[in-house]
Amino acid sequence: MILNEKIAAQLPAERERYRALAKDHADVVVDEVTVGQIVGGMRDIKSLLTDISYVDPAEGIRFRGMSIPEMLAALPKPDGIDMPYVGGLFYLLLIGEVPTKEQALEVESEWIKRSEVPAYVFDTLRAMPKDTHPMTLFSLAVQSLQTQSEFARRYQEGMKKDEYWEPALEDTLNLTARLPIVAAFIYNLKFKDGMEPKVNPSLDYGANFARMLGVEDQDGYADLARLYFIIHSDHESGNASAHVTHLAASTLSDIYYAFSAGLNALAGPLHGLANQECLDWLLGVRDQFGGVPTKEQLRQYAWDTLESGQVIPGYGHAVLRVPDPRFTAQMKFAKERFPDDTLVQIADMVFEVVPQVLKEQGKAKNPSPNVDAISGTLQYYYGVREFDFYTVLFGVSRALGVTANYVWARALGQPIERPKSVTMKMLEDVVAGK
Ligand code: NMX
Ligand code: MLT
Repeated sequence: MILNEKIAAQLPAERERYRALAKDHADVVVDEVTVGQIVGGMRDIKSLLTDISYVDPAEGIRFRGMSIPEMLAALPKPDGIDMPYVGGLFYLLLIGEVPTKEQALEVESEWIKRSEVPAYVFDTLRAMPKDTHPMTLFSLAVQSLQTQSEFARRYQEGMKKDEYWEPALEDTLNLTARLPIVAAFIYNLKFKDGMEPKVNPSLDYGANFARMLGVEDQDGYADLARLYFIIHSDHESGNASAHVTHLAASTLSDIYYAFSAGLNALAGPLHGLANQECLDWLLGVRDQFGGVPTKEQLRQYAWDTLESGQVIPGYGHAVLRVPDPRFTAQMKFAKERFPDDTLVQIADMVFEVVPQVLKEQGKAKNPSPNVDAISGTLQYYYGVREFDFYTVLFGVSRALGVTANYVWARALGQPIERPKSVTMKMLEDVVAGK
């Protein structure tokens, strides 16, 4: 398979780079740590290693060095379609090169071959109480697939460390092939007729997802699905879902265990769940004012939210200090295709008004929108209105980034992660110069 061959070809040089850093230059100082960073959620401490993507605070995400507009222009697309193959994005993340159309299609066809979801996974989800949150079901389904892990099986048989990446890639392809089907099943089970979805081998990842979800405007939604799965895939490795996945897998837990843990982090309202919360907030604006409010009304609404002790979902970021280019890409998609939609107009006005409100409040370090400020609005337009489901979509996409990182972490032989903790007394002593 092309991905194995390409990774195998890169391995000697990449392992040598890693070895040189780990052994020859281990004592070179990269960063220093302040008390504020220790008590403040480790913000900005340079302590993780990944070549898959990088978030520049003043520019936003680059996937393997490419900005979102560069990447969307360069990746191969289905004939006559605006958005690239998701398989092409996955190739880019794993291999670090823009694939040809044939190479992107090879990844797509690997996914089709591996798309059978064992029946017990559906049965497990059906056995859960009806009011279970879709993210609980999603994490549970991934965990239940662990019985299929090739990595765990080979590890038990005594595989050598040099070989770890091969079953890691095998598990990764199986997992990412099955996630859209599991996600669509959760949607059907919770909100529709409960049918078990099957992929159509003649369709790509995005189009299959649109069909399995049963969205009416399948072509428009397939293009949104491609865009969505591409831009949410990775955000360097310090974000909570990526970091949790990496940490869990650093113990040599397989990717099913590790990604299930990552999904549990994504389910938090300060992380992935913010997209559902944000749509809820926009609908609150629409319902209170019977449509698009005036700027003054919106300003007051935002202040009311802050004064009631809530955050404004979809705004702020731990790293970014400018509008998130993932927000910009989705807003462009919406304005090109459905500019008159009321929620798009409200989201656009929020973008004009809320940053100023947050600046006046003076707490948030970044008053700009993040990816979640608009993503739910686009789903809502296409009729995917059950917003409990939105973080599952985020999870399908995030799997692509964290698994690419996982394969390379095992290929390079990255160690178990284990930072050092200190006590409050120790910090107080440092502050007192003791
Ligand atoms: N609305 C109100 N207050 C905010 C906001 C916001 N959107 N963003 C930050 N703040 C507050 C924050 O709660 C903190 O207050 P306090 O000192 O009382 O604890 C203060 O501003 C400083 O926070 P920052 O250092 O700017 O942000 P931090 O790095 O800690 O957190 C987020 C980043 C994203 C968690 C934060 O901006 C937030 O809660 N935003 C709203 C939720 C959201 O949109 N999350 C999605 C993030 C993207 N994703 O997909 O994961
Ligand atoms: C993400 O995509 O993971 C979010 O923007 C959060 C982050 O980067 O910290």
